[in-house]
Amino acid sequence: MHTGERMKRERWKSGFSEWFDETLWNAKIVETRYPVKGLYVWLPYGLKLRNRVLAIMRELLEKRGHEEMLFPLLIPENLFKKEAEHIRGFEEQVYWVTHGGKDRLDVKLALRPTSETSIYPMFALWIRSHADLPLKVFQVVNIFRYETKMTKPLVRLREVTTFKEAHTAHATPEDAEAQVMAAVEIYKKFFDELGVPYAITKRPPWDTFAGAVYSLAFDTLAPDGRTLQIGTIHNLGQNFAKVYGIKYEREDGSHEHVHQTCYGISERVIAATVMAHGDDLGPCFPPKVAPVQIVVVPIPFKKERNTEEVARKIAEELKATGLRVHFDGRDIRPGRKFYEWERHGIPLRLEIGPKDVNGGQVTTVRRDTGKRFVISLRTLVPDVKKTLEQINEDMRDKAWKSFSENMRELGEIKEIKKAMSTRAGIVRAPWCGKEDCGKELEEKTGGSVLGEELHHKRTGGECPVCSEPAKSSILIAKTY
Ligand code: A5A
Ligand code: ZN
Repeated sequence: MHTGERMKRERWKSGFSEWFDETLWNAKIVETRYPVKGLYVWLPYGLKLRNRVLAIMRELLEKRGHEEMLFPLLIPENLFKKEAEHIRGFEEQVYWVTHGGKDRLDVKLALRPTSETSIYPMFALWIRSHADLPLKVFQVVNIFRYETKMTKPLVRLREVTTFKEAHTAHATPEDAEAQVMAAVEIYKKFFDELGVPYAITKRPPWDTFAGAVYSLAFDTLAPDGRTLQIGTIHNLGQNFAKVYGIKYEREDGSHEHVHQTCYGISERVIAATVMAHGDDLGPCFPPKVAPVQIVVVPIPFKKERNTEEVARKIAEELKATGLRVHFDGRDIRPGRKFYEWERHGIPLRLEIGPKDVNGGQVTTVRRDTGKRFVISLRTLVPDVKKTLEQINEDMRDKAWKSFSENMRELGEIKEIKKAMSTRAGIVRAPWCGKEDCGKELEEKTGGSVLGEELHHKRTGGECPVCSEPAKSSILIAKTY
């Protein structure tokens, strides 16, 4: 029955937007009925998922010398408005606190839309000499952005609840540049752990982070063919250091402004995980982050009830090894349990029926493939662990395969325009490197330029706009 269901027209792609909302609800990830637009409630199961994802990020950052801190939510207007470009980029999106009780505040307070302007005045106090550098910190906080595009749970929020932002300061431009590349490696590892495929680009000047010298971005692809920006890395140069006075003393006694970077992700990475591994049944979570990795379901046979006892023991044995296991002993039909846990994206199900009890085995069903097989109780723990690892790998491979299939090389405006008006995907085109050609490409094709592709060597081809020989590749897509 379930295989049959899987064979049907892929509803999760054709009706993606509804599929996504339904999936978040069926899997009990977030509640979307909170009465303020763009604000959502994390449900217990969703929060467990969120915390697993964050644990991976924290470990990656801490292993590479970043220390976690917490800065205040409120930023006084005068500090917020110091960096001119930054404020130009954000002023339409800022929520302001104007009152304390009945009193009008002397200085308005911004709810942080990101934290450069609260963190960097502190950097200015802390950084004294070259010995204080590099300084690498991060925080995981909520931020507020008055988004005017359509809000969507986990994707575009007005209160982003899971904003991980890292901020670094360095002595030289080379060190800052190296940190940007280190951040690229951190994010690659992070998304590989989630099995989320990505393209990395250098954003065009008109899409650079407000106040940055340049921005790199990771984009993934939603099942409807639109891209989703899931992380950014910015080289801030000395722009902020100059307005906030972040200086250090060199060995020769002279003073120099620091060179800075920052990089961020949000709960969008959880949306990306859901999107990367969905199907018509709902989500499938990679075992590495699944709140529950294994559900154990006894299959009672007539009056024989000992399957439940055996199943419970098996669940206990697995749990004792550190696996996240749920034993479902409810007095309802097994079919209903299967249905429910498939929709929670639990990657592995163990069924224990009379035949299994007699044969000293468990029947195992993979959520990602629907494949059913038997594991002997003698090798239960190692076999289950091996299976979970295999699922992680297979899910990542499958997601990357589908991503690559939706990335096309095209060289003519007409073709690109056609691609953008159908199920877009990502188009890779030759590019001369001129900003104007990028802009014109957007206007003529209806797509958005993601930017110049990183880590991609182009040979041959000519710019679809000016016909000059291509220097690199540009990526174009319909974006979220
Ligand atoms: N200070 C830097 C790191 C910064 O704010 N960069 S950013 O504006 O690009 O945001 C970082 C990431 O947060 C984005 O790549 C995007 O994935 C996510 N993000 C931004 N606004 C969001 C929103 N309204 N809802 C959900 N995620 C958002
Ligand atoms: Zn050109």
